[in-house]
Amino acid sequence: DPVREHTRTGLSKAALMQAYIDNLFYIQGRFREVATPHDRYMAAAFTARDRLLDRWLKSAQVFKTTHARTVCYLSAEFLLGPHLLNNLVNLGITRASREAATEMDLDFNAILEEEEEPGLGNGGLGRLAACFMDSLSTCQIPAIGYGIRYEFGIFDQAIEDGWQVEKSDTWLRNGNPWEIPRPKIRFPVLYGGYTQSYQDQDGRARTRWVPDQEIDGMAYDTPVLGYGVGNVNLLRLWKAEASQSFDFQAFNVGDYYGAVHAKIEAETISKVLYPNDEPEAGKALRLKQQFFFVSCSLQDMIRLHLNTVGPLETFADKFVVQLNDTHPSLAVAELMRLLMDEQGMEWEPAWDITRRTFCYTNHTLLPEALETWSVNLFERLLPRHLEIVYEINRRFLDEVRMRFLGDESRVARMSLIAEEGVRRVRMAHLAVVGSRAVNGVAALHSELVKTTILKDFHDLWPEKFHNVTNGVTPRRFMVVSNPRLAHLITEVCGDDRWIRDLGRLRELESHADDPEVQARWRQVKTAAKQDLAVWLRQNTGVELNPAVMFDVLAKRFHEYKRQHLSILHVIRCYQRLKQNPGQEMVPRAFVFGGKAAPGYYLAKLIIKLINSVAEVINHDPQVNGSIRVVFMPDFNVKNGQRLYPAADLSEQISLAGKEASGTGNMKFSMNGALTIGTLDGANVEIREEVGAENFFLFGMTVDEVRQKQSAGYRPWDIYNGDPELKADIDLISSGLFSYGDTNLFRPLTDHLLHQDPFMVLADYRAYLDCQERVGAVWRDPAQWDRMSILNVARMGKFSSDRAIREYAERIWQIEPLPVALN
Ligand code: DL6
Repeated sequence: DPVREHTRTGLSKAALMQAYIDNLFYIQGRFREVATPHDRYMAAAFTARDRLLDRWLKSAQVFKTTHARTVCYLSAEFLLGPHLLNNLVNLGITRASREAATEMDLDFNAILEEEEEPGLGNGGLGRLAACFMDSLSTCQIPAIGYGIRYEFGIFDQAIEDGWQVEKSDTWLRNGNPWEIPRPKIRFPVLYGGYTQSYQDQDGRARTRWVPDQEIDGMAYDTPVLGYGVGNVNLLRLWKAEASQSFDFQAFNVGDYYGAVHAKIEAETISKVLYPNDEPEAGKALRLKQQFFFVSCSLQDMIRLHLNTVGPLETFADKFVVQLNDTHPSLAVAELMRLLMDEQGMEWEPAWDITRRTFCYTNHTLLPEALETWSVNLFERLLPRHLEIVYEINRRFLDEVRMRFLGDESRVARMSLIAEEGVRRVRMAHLAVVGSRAVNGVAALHSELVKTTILKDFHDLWPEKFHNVTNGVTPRRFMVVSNPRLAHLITEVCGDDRWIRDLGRLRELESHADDPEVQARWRQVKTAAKQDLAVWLRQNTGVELNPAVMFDVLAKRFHEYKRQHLSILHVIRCYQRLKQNPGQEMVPRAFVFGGKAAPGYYLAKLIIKLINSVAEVINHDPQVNGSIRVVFMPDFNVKNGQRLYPAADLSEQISLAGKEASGTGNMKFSMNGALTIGTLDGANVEIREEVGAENFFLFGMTVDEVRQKQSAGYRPWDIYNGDPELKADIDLISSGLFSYGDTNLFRPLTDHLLHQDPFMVLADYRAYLDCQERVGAVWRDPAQWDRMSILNVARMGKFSSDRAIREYAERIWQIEPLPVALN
């Protein structure tokens, strides 16, 4: 009897309707007649949240009573994307919710659109953390995600006069219905000051840290439900607040303004996400942020352990901590400090626990992206931690010397401290030394980690090194973002078990040549393209014809990702059409999206170039029937969800050896786009899975890149030797795309001609030839559809569920713990 079903937990349409009306009234304080779109969204969100909380409490009970081993995923970024529809999907109530909305005369899609996404990450690394949270719950692995509750997430990008303009992201402005503040879960975080030696009651030598700043971290919890399971894990994000004890002191001595100042300074620590993919040196606030969330998280784990399991000797059996890149690697020193200075342990047992607790994932090979902190800054903010780092290093280097007698240059290379120039702490070395497992994020990347940046460590501890190829969640990136495709797949496969077991997509293979399936496949793609075209028209004014090929490049802007290689191809198409108006060319819409770090001048100039080329082409009636170019502003999770389903061609064109994995490549392919790509990152494995004949490969291999570089790379010669390339670059220099200004793009063209560190010119010809092959296949729709279906059919490996299972078995040694659904 639906009437008797509980309004807070029931899953029927009737229960959802009642819950929505109650929440609108009792939480938003609104009648239906006066509710704003935002009120309606909030009421819907609370309706979903109630159902999550019910499962969460059960999960918490199970985890507590079984003393479950728990993964703690420490990440400075969680790029979550909108929650509402994802939660409805995982609860299994999308249809009931849609029907409830219709019955109450509400626009379901408008409610979903109202949600402002938490953009607490820059790109791949932060989005990976969010996919992993979804898969940890779905795979029923007890886990806590720990991070920072930034008040301002990644900036919103607007395009003005073709340039990127950054706007602050005020995602919390209207409240966040998904989080639960925990004012009582707060920990002090200390900075600065000095250290003192003293003897404890037993006469043992101890160290005391006398800080000069103390702030509080307060917990905000977001429940993360798995798909079709009872398991809910916790995402615990920390907000910085003025320390109550310090506050009181200042007020007590009558220093009112001092206390106010301290409060403001404390709160800045979790104020804003640093918008760079790569850390910049010397940003004290960034180091403070890293220590802030690491310290709160470890104190929280110790509290949980003492409250449930008991003695800290078993800490590493209860918790395994995954360090998402080096941003949380201070945790190695902080756990040592907490165990020794706060819990009274000796070095050896503390080090044993520490080393058994941590595992570290590397996400980049770019030398400039490997994090280091100047010893001076480190000492000023964390004097006790520097002592601990020195002691870890002393003991570690002794081990290296014993193993490699007389090899002092190796000792210098491996030291946690870089001694040349300004002395710096090497965070990756700290993470490797303090962890029992180290992994890269795709097979090629993990090999390069072992043979290049961490080679010395691999020589010492080969058994520590692993590969876990990244994955993405098919719930968000297929079911949520592409419901039409999900529906078709379910029909063709006979059931929807593929959503939890992506290998089942193989069932599609036998239908790849079926004209009826192909026709429906094409309809689904066209419908998604129509949706995107409407959005793009409304948001950019550019009209696209959904019948043409949608050729999409969307990711962060960086020279190594080579968006400029793609725009050179666009310029080539333009010139060919201009020179030879009758020319047969496969019509394409080139769609770009992505943000550039605010201080990355060349990346921003590439955005400007794309928009400038778009301006010329889209207004030229001689060509705009064949090609168009559009820049989608503000590429974020929500907009990504519009883009992936609509792409025919996915551009993954980084220089081989530079992209650690890529995950956009997986999202596009899962939605039926064919990939044009280099042998870089996870492209290599995508191609292996889908079959070389279903992937458009071009470009140099890692070895060829090396050879060319060591032979002395001369981009200028390539430019002079290829008339089309020369004409394309010269057209940029001519001022055609810059209202006659021949200087605007000079920094870019000069850089390409004289340095070209990412070898755009070297791969230009191969890329153009490959694009010809793409065009030829496009002319044969049955062939294209077959390849598209096979791409999707063979994407099973790239589910983040598979990645999480590999971590669980090979690295974490943790078993699933199912929570019953009832
Ligand atoms: O592993 C997730 C993601 C990879 O897919 C990208 O290839 C890689 O560039 C990205 N790495 C970073 C580097 N950040 N730092 N440090 O974002 O990780």
